[in-house]
Amino acid sequence: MVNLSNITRRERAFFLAYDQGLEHGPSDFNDENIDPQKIIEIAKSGFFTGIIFQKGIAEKYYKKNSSLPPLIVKLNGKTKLQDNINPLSLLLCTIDEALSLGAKAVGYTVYLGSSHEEEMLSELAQVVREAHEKSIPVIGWMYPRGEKIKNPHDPEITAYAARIGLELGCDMVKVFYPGTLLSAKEVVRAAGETKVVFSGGEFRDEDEVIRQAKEAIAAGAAGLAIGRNIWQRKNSLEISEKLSNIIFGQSEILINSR
Ligand code: FBP
Repeated sequence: MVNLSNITRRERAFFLAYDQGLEHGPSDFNDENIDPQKIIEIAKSGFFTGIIFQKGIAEKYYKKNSSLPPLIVKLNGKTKLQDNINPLSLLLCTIDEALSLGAKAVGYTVYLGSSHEEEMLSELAQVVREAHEKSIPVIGWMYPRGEKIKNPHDPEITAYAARIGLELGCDMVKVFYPGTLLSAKEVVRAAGETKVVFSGGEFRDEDEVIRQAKEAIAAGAAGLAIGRNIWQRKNSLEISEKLSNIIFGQSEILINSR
């Protein structure tokens, strides 16, 4: 397995995701967080072990700022304007481009259950091959989505998604949170040696985000890759600190098995 030490701290990961401008468009943003520089300022807090950008923002903002966490470049993407019943997300950035931008890891989304699944699986396999030749870790965004998927958060499907990441050689997978500690444990078990980070999702109550983080760590996950639940909040730094304490172990994790 490729070394993950560049994007982890004591084998734990806390990534700030900001690729939603491509995936969702400006509707995710307000007057402040539409400016990538605002997210850069949050990222400078020191709480994160990685920041996720598409190549354009990486090029225009990452390089000219210092004291930022390691860069993770998302290699593929799609807009919400296309047929999202069976989504297709293809490569938009090469591994060499990502490396020239300073990337320490690359990410690739597969929409499992889409009628285009095979194209994305095949591209991910090629990404893993090339990235590993260049000793750079690959994070698979393993997202069940397509006409065959009734419930993208179904625990069994989430565990299957994580397992596909292991089968394809991903060093880490980013999957939806399956809802409970027990199901999260199953996801981590299915992923084997491949590390698991859970995605944040839409804006939710802070208590809910904190609960999910505690359960994720108790389940054996490496951590979180989260965006909107940080930079859509007024108290971005406060919640980042709380989540960082949970992930890196400075906060007591007391949860009941659900
Ligand atoms: P969020 O925490 O904001 O959900 O970010 C995580 C992420 O995976 C982003 O990397 C990506 O842009 C977005 O969610 C995709 O969301 P969705 O799958 O709902 O379109």
